[in-house]
Amino acid sequence: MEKTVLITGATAGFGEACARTFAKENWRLIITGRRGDRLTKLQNELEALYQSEVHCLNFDVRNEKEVNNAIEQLQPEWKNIDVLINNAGLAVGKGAFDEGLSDDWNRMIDTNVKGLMYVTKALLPYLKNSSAAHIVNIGSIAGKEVYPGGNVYCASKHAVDALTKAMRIDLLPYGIKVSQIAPGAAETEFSLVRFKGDEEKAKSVYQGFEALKAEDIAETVWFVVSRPDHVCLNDIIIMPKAQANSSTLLKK
Ligand code: NDP
Ligand code: 8X3
Repeated sequence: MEKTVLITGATAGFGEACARTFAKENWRLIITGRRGDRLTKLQNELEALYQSEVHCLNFDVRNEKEVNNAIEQLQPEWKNIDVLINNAGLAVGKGAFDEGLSDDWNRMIDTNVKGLMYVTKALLPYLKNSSAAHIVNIGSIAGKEVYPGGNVYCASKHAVDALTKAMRIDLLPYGIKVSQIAPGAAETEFSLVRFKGDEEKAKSVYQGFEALKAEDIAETVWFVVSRPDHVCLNDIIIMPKAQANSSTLLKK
């Protein structure tokens, strides 16, 4: 039987690229995000291109009730979920901690940490029924190192790093693999969101070097998920060639 992947944050960036990659590999897809119009557009495109079976789920990962309702209301044939890609996330603002806004902090922690927890918990009963269950958490280099102005975003991604390790231990008895992919700078809508719609500022982040592309991350996710059953890639850090670590970037 074809396998099914649920991808959070499939309306843009890494999540959308993962949807294309898994569709090309003939997987059934549950694509999720808040922007329903984008989900429908992607669904139509993947159905036309690959005759994929695609189901859209519209929810905000920060709202536990919404998450649970959306998952519970799936038709039984969509509850055979094998792989969860916990990708939805964001940074909001970049600057000194003492100038930070609690609203920005809450958005990051509620989305990147609590949202990932809610979605994972809601899906575990179904993942436990799969013989090929795998959770792939999208962390960040910001979850391995701290950089100036990164404070709360870094804290949220360090939490993803810790949760990945913790889940790997606690879910071992169920045969569920848990992996993390921790990218460096990748050109997506990430910086536009971080800088609250300031296009110039967002564009400047990626100028003067070749950033990672969403497709680079999707390929890596696919590599991780397509290993033989007895192999689990626990943790992968993937960086642009021009970036040595979270605060050392060589720009032309
Ligand atoms: P994008 O902004 O391009 O995409 C983010 C996705 O997350 C969107 O689909 C968005 O969907 C979804 N999302 C955000 N908030 C919520 C929410 N509350 N509920 C549901 N979905 C939500 O960013 P990227 O693709 O770059 O980011 C994907 C992940 O990768 C994030 O976790 C990010 O932290 C991480 N990352 C990014 C890096 C980069 O440099 N780009 C590097 C390292 C890690 P919608 O708005 O429609 O709900
Ligand atoms: C996104 C990469 O370096 O801006 O997680 O934190 S970084």
